Amino acid sequence: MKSILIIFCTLFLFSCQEKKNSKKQKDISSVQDTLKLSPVETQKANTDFEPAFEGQTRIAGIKTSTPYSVDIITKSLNEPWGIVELPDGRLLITENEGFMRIVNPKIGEITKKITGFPEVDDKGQGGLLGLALSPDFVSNKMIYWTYTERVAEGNHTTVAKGRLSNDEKSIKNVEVIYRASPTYDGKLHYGGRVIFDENGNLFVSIGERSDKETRDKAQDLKTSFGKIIHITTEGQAIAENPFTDQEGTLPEIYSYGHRNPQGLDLHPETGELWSNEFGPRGGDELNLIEAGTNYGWPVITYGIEYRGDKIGDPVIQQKEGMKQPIYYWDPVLSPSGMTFYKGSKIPEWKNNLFITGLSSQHIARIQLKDNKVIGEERLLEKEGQRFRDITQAKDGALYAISQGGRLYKIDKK
Ligand SMILES: [Ca+2]
Repeated sequence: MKSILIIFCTLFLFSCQEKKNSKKQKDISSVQDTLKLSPVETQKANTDFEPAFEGQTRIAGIKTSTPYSVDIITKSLNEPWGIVELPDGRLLITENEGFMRIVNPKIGEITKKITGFPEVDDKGQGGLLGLALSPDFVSNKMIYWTYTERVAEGNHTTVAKGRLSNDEKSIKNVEVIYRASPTYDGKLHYGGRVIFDENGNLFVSIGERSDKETRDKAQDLKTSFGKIIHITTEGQAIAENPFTDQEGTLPEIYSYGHRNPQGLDLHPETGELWSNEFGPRGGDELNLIEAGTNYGWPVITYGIEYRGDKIGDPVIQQKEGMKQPIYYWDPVLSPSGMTFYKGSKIPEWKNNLFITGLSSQHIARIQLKDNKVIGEERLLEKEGQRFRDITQAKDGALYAISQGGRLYKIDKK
């Protein structure tokens, strides 16, 4: 009798343990279902190049579980390129043809064109590009922007500053503070995003101007093509920049070996500079930008020429002394703008990156851990828009603009 009882109790306990294990198993698999989906990219890659490390491309898909809303605030912008939030919650937006406008997202009201900007060379990818507000904007009304400036022998990616008039109808005291060198007569790869660092100085992304004769200048420290530069609001090189003591180099250079870097933002917790870059076919990149570092273009790349031939002699994707991208896309996104999510309304988005894709026609949500990408999601892919830029506002919402003239608000439901 006693032994029967022991057997019974043992069986009972075993069955309880089994149940507990299977519940645990179920919990784990449901977490995996939400967090570890198949990669969002299902199209064939352009190349069979091997990534440098696991998770450098085609990471597991993720899906936001918090309900969020997507609202179109306006469809009436004219080829918007850059967006920032004003201190009162309205949005200041550049329009490629050479003006800015202010949108009140609460009522969808758009101001007339703010005038007084220098003429832009709007051929190809040129025009009025990115913008940043002075950290002291409330008191000084200063705006900084990049644009393509026509000169006698070609054009430049140029950085200027000016004061928004009190009636917000025009820009005053316009001053050019920096011109990317050399002058070149082209129409592609200007870069063109500008942001403030934590000390009131500027980072500016500058492209290598695309053509065969300028491409190699991404590796040449005597030019600003294919660089991220670090300058004061007067356009001077920061004294601590990595090449200030090196003879025959431009002291404003912060990092080099870029193709057409655009999106720039500082990580909300670490303060580190991140950038996305238009690569060739199959080689768009996400990079963590470190001072003095070579990002490899055109020596290493995960892409091929748009017309199909391979790049580089030898054709390599990795090289000592050249930094690997944190992540790359093949096929490409055409990543133009990006922002970290600094809000708290949607906790699962905390410190995630949101990158606007032009050709891919979606906004990529990138989840990071220890400077590695651990998840990717596509937002707004049903909208059919070429997304140009995105910003995070103080109200906790993300605001994104599309080339076709739309302004979207993405917010917690
Ligand atoms: Ca690179």
